[in-house]
Amino acid sequence: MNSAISTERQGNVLIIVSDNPPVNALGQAVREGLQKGIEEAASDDSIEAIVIRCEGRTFFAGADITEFGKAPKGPSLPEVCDAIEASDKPVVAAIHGTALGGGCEVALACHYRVAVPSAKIGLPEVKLGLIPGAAGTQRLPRLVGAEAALPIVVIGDPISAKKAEHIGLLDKLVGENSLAEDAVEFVKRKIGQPVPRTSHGTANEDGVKDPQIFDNFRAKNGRKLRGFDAPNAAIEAVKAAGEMSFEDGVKKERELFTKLMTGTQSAAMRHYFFAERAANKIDDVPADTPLIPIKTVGIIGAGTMGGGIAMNFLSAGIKTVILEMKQEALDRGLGVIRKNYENTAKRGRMTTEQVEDAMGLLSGTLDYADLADCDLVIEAVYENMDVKKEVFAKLDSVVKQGAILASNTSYLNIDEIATATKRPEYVLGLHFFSPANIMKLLEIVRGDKTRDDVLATSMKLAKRIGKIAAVSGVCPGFIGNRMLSPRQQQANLLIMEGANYWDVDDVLLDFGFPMGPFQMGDLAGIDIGWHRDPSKVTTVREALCSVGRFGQKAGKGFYDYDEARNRTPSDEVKKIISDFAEKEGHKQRDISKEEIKERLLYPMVNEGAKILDEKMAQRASDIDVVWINGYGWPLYTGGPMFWADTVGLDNIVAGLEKHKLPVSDYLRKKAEAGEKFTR
Ligand code: T1G
Repeated sequence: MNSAISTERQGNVLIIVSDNPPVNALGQAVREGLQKGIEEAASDDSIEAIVIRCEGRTFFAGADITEFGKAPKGPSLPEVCDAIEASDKPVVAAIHGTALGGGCEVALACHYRVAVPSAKIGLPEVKLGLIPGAAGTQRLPRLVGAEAALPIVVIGDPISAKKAEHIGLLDKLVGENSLAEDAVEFVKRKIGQPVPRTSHGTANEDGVKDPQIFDNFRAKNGRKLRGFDAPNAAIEAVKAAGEMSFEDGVKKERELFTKLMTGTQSAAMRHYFFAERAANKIDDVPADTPLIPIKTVGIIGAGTMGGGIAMNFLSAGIKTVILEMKQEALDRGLGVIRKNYENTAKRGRMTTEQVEDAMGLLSGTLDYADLADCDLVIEAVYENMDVKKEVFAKLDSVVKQGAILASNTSYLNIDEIATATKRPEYVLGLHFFSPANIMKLLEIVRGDKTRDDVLATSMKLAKRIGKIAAVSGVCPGFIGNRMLSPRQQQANLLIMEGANYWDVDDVLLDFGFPMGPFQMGDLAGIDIGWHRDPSKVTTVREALCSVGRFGQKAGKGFYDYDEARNRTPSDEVKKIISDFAEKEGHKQRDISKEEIKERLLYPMVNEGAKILDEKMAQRASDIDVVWINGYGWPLYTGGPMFWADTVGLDNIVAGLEKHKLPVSDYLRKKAEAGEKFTR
């Protein structure tokens, strides 16, 4: 055996044990050890059954992603799986934690599978831009049927042990604390019986002859899968399991897998996998920095943001006090929170007990004194420096020493806000994105005096409330909004110069964003902040508002909308824009979608380069994490900085110069040196 894999005997049962922290990834040593363990069992007549299990927190959590792209060494995972299945002695997988990807495939190659109730099992390869590559797409449908296999392989979300048992993926749920013993007992009872092999037969033996299930699945999940290559390949692979022999199906899977593995989307999504985890690390803050215990959180402001922020903590089981200035505003805010939870329960995504548990942790007040014992207070008041400084001065005088005081500001200077307190080292920004209870991104804005334990506590807390966080320095717009600004500027300039506003939206939609700026404006409402004076027209938006084009809610904004809210470009708007442009002295011309794309996206890359140069972000991959989770940058391109690398920084510089747009020294230097941001 080797350090990762050991074997032990319990009577006539051989137990093969993997101990390969942190997640028992199926690296070379593990694969070799598994293969040797199966050989040991085969060559020893006193062994009549085999258990495969893992030490630590989980059963095999997949192939070792760090080996991808490197020359394969040792037996491949398909070879190991085939060796397990070929055993004439019964093999049972003893599952705990998360049996994912290759881990699930090892379990499928075993003759039986038992798991503890808390286990999860799945094939998340599509989330890495891949499909299972060790016959998972062929064994799973044969075991549970094509229809039950489709969501597991194509969407990639793990399922609970209970669900897995229900569909036949697991043979038995065993004791939460007696997995090893129960697995041995289970497999002993299988000795002498013919071993069931999941590679036998086809997926349609259970009568699922309806090819429609694949097209129906595609149609039902179209929106979620738009632009991704892997899900479609996954559907093709599952289909093959119903139409081909196991050998031919594996060949088909291998062909689809290899094409994806060598494609840009998978490289981008594997980049993102590590980027998301790297973002947790604050380079100059020691990993063992002691954390400040967060038992009670205070929120200032019960509006949309304050209420949404509060829900994150309530859902994580953290006591939360919301302060408002007036009873009516407080009551409304608390009511909205309850309503949101009740709607979630109606959709079956929460039980009514969970709603009451969350609401039971919530209290409201009009009195700052009630925040005195909070460990963290987050203000989500009006975006005005004077108002914020007043709030922080009040908090500083009321809240206990050692508590963290955070601002949810989306661009104001955290260092200036901190001057309103006598504890600047306990002040930072926690920038949530609206709707704050849904959007995953949290920008942690580090003041120049923010203490290490305040930062480390905030990062840990982000994970606890289910957010994906990245640290930003103090600059206007931090990371996300700072890069959004040049894109907005170009979008507005492009339509002044003659670009069709629907082309601007379509370029971003086709690139993979959920929608473009003008559609977004219609959705949010063009009249937000409008002065309500139709005679005063100084911007395109005011021109639209002056003719009642307030957006989707009015049935018309930049676009005209039908009852189903489908959008149609409007000639009236096109004329309003061109008249306005003429008045402003802009010459109008036809502008291609290629020029629109370069002028919208390249300046964002340039801004990202400046952010790195000024050390406002720790690393380029943090910028990718921000844009993928906060603004819908398509995951399958890896984020703005990874995408720029795939375009080539020299091409980005050339494009910016072609459109007479600024090129930062940092970007130019990297381009000239042939360097990349992210690899
Ligand atoms: N390979 C290598 N390292 C991995 C890894 C993996 N599969 N999974 C996690 N890690 C590292 C991770 O980088 C981090 O490292 C540490 O483990 C803890 O992870 C042939 C081709 C298992 C649910 O996609 O979903 O199998 O930062 O912070 O939040 O068909 O990790 O500490 O140095 O995420 O508790 C399929 C990916 C692979 C599962 C645990 N498997 N992993 O979550 O901890 S492709 C996956 C996860 C495949 C086969 C195909 C999660 C987790 P560090 P963590 P966590």
